[in-house]
Order: sequence, then C-alpha cells, then structure tokens
Amino acid sequence: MLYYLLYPFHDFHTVFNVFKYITFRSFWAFMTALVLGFVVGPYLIRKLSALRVGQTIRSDGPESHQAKAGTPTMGGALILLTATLSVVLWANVKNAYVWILLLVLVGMGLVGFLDDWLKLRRGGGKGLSARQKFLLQCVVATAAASLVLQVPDFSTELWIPFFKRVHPDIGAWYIPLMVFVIVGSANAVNLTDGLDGLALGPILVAALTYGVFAYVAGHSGIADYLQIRFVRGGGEVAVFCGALLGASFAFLWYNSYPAQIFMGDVGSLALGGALGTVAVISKQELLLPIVGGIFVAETLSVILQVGSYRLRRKRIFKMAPFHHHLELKGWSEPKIVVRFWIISILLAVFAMSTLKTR
Ligand code: 57M
Repeated sequence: MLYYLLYPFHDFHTVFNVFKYITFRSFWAFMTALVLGFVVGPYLIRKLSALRVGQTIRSDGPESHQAKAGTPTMGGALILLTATLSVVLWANVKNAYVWILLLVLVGMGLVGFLDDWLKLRRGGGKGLSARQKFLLQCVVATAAASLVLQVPDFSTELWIPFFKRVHPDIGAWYIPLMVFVIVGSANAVNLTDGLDGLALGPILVAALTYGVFAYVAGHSGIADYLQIRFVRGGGEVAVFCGALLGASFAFLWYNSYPAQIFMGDVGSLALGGALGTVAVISKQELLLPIVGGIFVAETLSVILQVGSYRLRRKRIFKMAPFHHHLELKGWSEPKIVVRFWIISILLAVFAMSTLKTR
C-alpha cells in the first residue's frame, strides 16, 4: 500500500524512489512483522493463558510431553496477523500473486483454527476429521491454483532443477500439481511441528531461500543470466517472504525451548501452505523437497511407520514422526531441534547452488 501512497512523491524528491525497490520493501516488511510480533506476542501469550487456550497432550506421545499440557496454543494467529498486516503495508497491492498468497495463508489458517478450536471445545484433541481437514485444505489450494493460472503471463511450463532445456508445458495439469504441493507442504509442516521451535527453523530457512528465488525470478535480467523462468510480477513474492520471515522470527522467540506458546494447526497449515504456494509461483516447486527436506523426511517417516504397521504389524521407528523416535532414543529436545535446523540450512545452501548449474 505504501508503494502506491508514497512512490508518486518521487517527482518531488528522489528519496521516495526507494518505495519502488523490492529489496527495500522486503526488508521493511520483515522489520514490520518482526516488531509487531514482539509487541503483540507477550500480550497474546497472557491472553491465551487467561482464556485457558491450552494444549491437550495425547497420552500415546513421549512421556516428556505430558509436562507441556496447558501450554498456550493457536499462537499461529499471531504469525498470520503480523505477516498479513506487513504484506498489505509493504507489498504492491495490485499484484495478483500477493492476494493469492494471502488467500492461502489466511485460508489454510482458518482450516487450522477450526481444527484447533474444535479440539479445545471437545477436549481430548478431537478436532476436524482427517477427511474434513483434507477436503477443506483442497478447497483452499484449488482456489489458489485456479487463480494463479488466471494471472497473465504465468507459465504452465514445469522447470526442472539441473536440466536447463527441459521444461515441459503441463497446461491445466498445473492445477493438481499446485494442489498437491500446497496441501502436501501444509501437512508436512503440521507433522513436523512437534517439538519446541522445530518447524520454525526450516520455515525461516525456506522463506529466506524462496524470497531470493522469487526476487531473481521476477528480475528479467538476473533470470535470463541464471537461465531460470522469468515470472513477471514474481518479485513481489519476496516482500511476502520478508513478512513471513519477520513474523516467524518473532514467534520463534516465544516458541523456542521451553516453549511459552505453540503455533497450533492455525500456524503450521498456514505457513506450510504459503510456502508451497511461493514455491509454485517462483517456478521452483521441484526444489521444495530439497529446501523443505526436513518436512519431507518427517512425513516419509510417518508414511513408512503407518505402512509398516498396517502391513507387518511392526514399527520401523520407536515412534513417528522421526523427531519422536530420536526423543525415545534419548536425544534431548533442544539437540534434536538445532540439528534439524543445521540440516535445513545445509539443504537450502545446496538448493541455492542449483540456480546456476542449469
Ligand atoms: C501434528 N502435532 C503435535 C501443537 C502444534 C497419523 C499420525 C502421524 C498423525 C500425527 C499428527 O497428526 N500429529 C499432529 C503434530 C502436537 O503439536 C500441536 O499441533 C500443532 C501442530 N500441528 O502447534 O499445537 C504436539 O507436539 C508437541 N509440540 C511441542 N512443541 C511445539 O512447539 O512440544 C508441538 C509444538 C503437542 C506437543 O506435545 O501436543 C503432535 O505430535 O501431535 N500423529 C503423530 O504425530 C503422533 N504419532 C503417532 O501417532 N505415531 C504412530 C504412527 C502409527 C503414526 C506410531 O509411531 O506408532 C505423535 N503425536 C503425539 N503423540 N502428540 C505421537 C503421539
């Protein structure tokens, strides 16, 4: 919004030119969400505690988690609020991608909020059924995918990392692909969010990585040099990533071990869904399994565990997702979390390196 309010003044003074620059607005979107998060965070924690919006802990989890019962949850509402306000303030509000990203962030957040709220109301962790949750997520993802294909110049070519000349045009098949990526990443983050700060580390790394991808994809000169697909208007996605980064950093301040607040499904589904949407718009969705490798590994551990248990009545891990297996092997929670963050950073560095090797 500030872009439209203040950039026109550059005719009177060149200082207002800065509002044109995506790097400037991405940085201030980050700072705005960060400061808002620190200002509202403590109040929200007190409020959720007073309202007794406390996490119920399932009995079949690691024993150590029982001590977490009553931790304020649904804190993801803070991430959504601060990120959305910052995006509306600093992004180019006439850019369709910005509104599609906000649709997914808020839409997935509402699905998670409904699930969290029902768990609270019914007690004992009985939220939406898996089918209801999945269907609602697909509605949000399909709406977003359909809108992306309406954006002029959006290419339905699928760009494949490492292969510079292979980018088949998959046409309308892009819609099911986008739905798979958005719903898949939402649920992968949801599963990973099972230790204090565990999910936020990879989220921060991915938001920064995809912020860079979006910026270069939206810059025709750099996109051409790197031989990646130019996405007209794609640079604004970097402003969205900046806001997500600031909101998530501020939340991590309170979610770090020992957590004062959990994000709830309202946070994990929203962040995961938004991440998947950013990956598709910046035409780097096939790098998401690398950048979000921790999310993929955690989801795979669940699939393997459930599959093995159903087929062989035997478990592969002591418990799924994999972070619970490490807990039951005696790893401390902070050690698991920081090591997962380190792996995330290494994966992102590798993913960035593929930008040039085309
Ligand atoms: C998503 N949620 C955490 C918190 C957070 C089929 C099965 C794989 C389903 C899966 C599942 O859906 N789990 C729910 C993970 C939960 O965190 C809440 O949920 C939000 C995120 N969605 O924001 O509100 C618990 O995680 C802990 N936590 C922290 N710190 C944090 O910052 O300690 C969360 C955030 C919280 C808290 O204890 O209560 C979760 O784990 O439920 N179910 C599972 O993942 C369960 N695994 C399981 O059933 N394994 C089976 C196989 C057959 C799949 C097995 O291995 O035999 C685990 N989850 C729980 N208990 N809670 C293990 C059992």
